[in-house]
Amino acid sequence: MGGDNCIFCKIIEGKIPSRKVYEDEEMLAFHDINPAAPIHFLVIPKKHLPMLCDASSEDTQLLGKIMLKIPELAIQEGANPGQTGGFKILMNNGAEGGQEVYHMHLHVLAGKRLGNQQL
Ligand code: IU
Repeated sequence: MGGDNCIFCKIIEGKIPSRKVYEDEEMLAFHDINPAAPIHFLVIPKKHLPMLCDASSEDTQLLGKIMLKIPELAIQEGANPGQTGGFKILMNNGAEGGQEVYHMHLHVLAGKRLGNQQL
């Protein structure tokens, strides 16, 4: 299931430590080591999908579950999605999309006024 030499697979396997936000049998959320906002965590499927383009219809339930979990985790980490708060979800896909780690991940950013930033 794991990608050879995939750093995020090593984080999933516990071979590299991370500051966990949430974990279950299918997904993991952990704080980004180089945060771009006061709240910045990554949400990943445990299944090694290099990027969104590698997902297929068999991943529909998994990706839906991840997306629906994010608001709960954002609130847990201190984002306030009311009128004064909120959060941003970003996903980089491929080199021109700015992707550096090829294990699909969603960035969740919050805790300050966020513009059209790139990661
Ligand atoms: P990108 O979407 O692939 O460009 O982002 C990769 C992110 O993974 C980036 O924000 C890194 O700071 C983050 N990260 C991490 O949290 N822990 C790691 O061990 C590595 C990268 I390598």
